[in-house]
Amino acid sequence: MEFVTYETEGAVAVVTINRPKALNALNSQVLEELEATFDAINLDEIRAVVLTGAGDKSFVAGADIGEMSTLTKAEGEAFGKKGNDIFRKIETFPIPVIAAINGFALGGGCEISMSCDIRICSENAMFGQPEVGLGITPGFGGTQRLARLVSPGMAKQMIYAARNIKADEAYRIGLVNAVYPLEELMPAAKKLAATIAQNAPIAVRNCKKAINEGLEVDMDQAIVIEEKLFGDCFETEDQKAGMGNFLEKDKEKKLKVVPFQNK
Ligand code: DAK
Repeated sequence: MEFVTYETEGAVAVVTINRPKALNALNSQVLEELEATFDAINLDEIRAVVLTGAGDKSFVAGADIGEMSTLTKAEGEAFGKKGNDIFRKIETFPIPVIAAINGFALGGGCEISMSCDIRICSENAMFGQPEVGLGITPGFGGTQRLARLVSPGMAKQMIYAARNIKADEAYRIGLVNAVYPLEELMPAAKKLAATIAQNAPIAVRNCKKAINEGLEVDMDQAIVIEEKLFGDCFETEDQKAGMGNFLEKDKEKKLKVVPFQNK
């Protein structure tokens, strides 16, 4: 891999987009390497992923404008599909993905962060969808995910006006969950990922699925999705150990961590 690095710490994986000369902009190669990296994650061992950008200035400064500038309509569509496929893979990845946003998150950068389950950022982070200034619409899901994550009115204002916002405003409108000094961002992201990784893996996966799939349908259908995924937890070792600990008044009240069982 030239532009993506992969490391693990226990049950936590860190995926870093590493193209600092172009502020980690997403060209075709970066997208392909990202997809291959996620495909190769061993889901029997890894329980949470942190996605970040290399350097101290940029998470991802967008799709690669140089590469996009000469695309034909057909090539533009193919590029959009490549991006959408990997973004959707992250969004529906079986385990939680945390975006640790360490600087610019513009265009495709904001969009890839919105494909993650949780966003936290550094104080120097900046978010925006500047596409209309470039003569295009957000093409990697920005019109859809931003409107769902913040209010439709705020999403429309950011997108129509191509207005970038700083970390404190991103926090205020609910685009990120927390803001840290830059040097504290990765430790905080890894700590959060490790906390998630301590919990029952089947239950965590089912929560992700229930929230994501439930948001796509009306409440009557959403509740049925939740019921199914709730029922799915029973008879697993995690459920037996988790409830057993409570009933046995296990002082630590911690889940006995069992290997994830593929069902
Ligand atoms: N693409 C390519 N290179 C980029 C880049 C980008 N998005 N952003 C920065 N770079 C490169 C710069 O060209 C420069 O390269 P050199 O000149 O050194 O070779 C290097 O990174 C450093 O950038 P600057 O010198 O500009 O650094 P500054 O600190 O002065 O400014 C900046 C940082 C982030 C404010 C500025 O670089 C900037 O405005 N960058 C562009 C941000 C942007 O507009 N991003 C959105 C891109 S549009 C679709 C699929 C996808 C999309 C749309 C449609 N379909 C096919 C459906 C997505 C579109 C986008 O993401």
